[in-house]
Amino acid sequence: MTVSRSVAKMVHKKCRSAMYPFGNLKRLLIPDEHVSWNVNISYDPPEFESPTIKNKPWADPHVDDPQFSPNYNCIDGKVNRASFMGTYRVEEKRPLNPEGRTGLKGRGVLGRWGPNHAADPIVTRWKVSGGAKQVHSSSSLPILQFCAIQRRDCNEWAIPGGMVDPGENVSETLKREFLEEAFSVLDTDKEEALRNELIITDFFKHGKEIYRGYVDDPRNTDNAWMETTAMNFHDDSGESAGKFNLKAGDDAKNVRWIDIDRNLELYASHSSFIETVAKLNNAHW
Ligand code: RP5
Repeated sequence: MTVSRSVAKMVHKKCRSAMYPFGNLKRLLIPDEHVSWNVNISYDPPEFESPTIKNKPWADPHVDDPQFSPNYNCIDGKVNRASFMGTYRVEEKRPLNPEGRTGLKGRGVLGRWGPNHAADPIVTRWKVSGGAKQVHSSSSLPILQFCAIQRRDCNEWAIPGGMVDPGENVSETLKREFLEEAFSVLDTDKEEALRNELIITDFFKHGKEIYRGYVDDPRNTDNAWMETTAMNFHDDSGESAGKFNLKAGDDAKNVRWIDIDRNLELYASHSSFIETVAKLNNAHW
C-alpha cells in the first residue's frame, strides 16, 4: 500500500479549541484563514509550559537554557527531531508548527520542542456472530472491530498509541504500547504474559502502514506538536490478538473492542486513521 499523508486528511482543528486541555488556559482563537504562518497578522498568543514536564527525563530543557543546543530537523543523538511534514521553520529558537498557528506558544504539556513522535497500533478483527462475519444492515459490508482504550487524561476513546522512546524503533513502540495499554502485561502472571507476548510478537510482524505524519492532537502548540506512524495489524481469523480478553494498563481507564463505524468520535485524528483501515479491509464504515 502506498503510504501517503493525504490518506488521513489532517484538519488542524482540535488544537485550536478554546481551552488548552491542561492548565485551565484559554487559547487565542484563530479563524481558519489566519492559521497559516504565511498570512501576515498581528499575533500575540499566551505562552504555556506545564510544570509537570520540568526535569522529566523524556522532556527537553527550556529553549533558553544555555546548555540546550538541539539539532532541529534531523535525528539529534537518540531523539528524532525530523518531521514527516518536511523541514519546519525555527524562529527565536522555537520550532514552528508545520500546520500553522494554534493560539498558544510554548510547549504546553509536550516534552519535545518541535515534533513529538508517537506510534499507533490499530489492531483489528471481524465482528463474528454464530461463527460468521456480522454484516452491517446499511452497507452490507462486514463489521470490523478495533482495540480501543479510553484515555485517562481526557476520557476520550483512542487507539492505544504512545510515544516513541529515544533510540527506539517504531515497530518496537507499536508492540510495547499495545501490550502496556491493552494487555496490562505487568498485572498478568509471568507464564501467561510470556505466552501472550510470543503470540503478539508474531502478530506484530505483519502490519500495514496506514499513516505517517502530523496528528491534530489537542495538546499541540505553536512550538510543539504530535506526529505518528499508524499501522494496522489485522487478525483475519480471530485466532491471534483477536481472541484475547483485553485488560487496561496504567494509562488507560478502559479497553474494549469497538465496532468501526463513521459515527465514532475518537481522540485527536484517530477517526481518520480508522476510516482508512475500514476501507483498506473492505469493511463497513
Ligand atoms: C496521539 O497521542 C497519538 O496519535 C498517540 O495515540 C498519542 C500518544 O500520546 P500519549 O498517549 O503517549 O499521551 O497524538
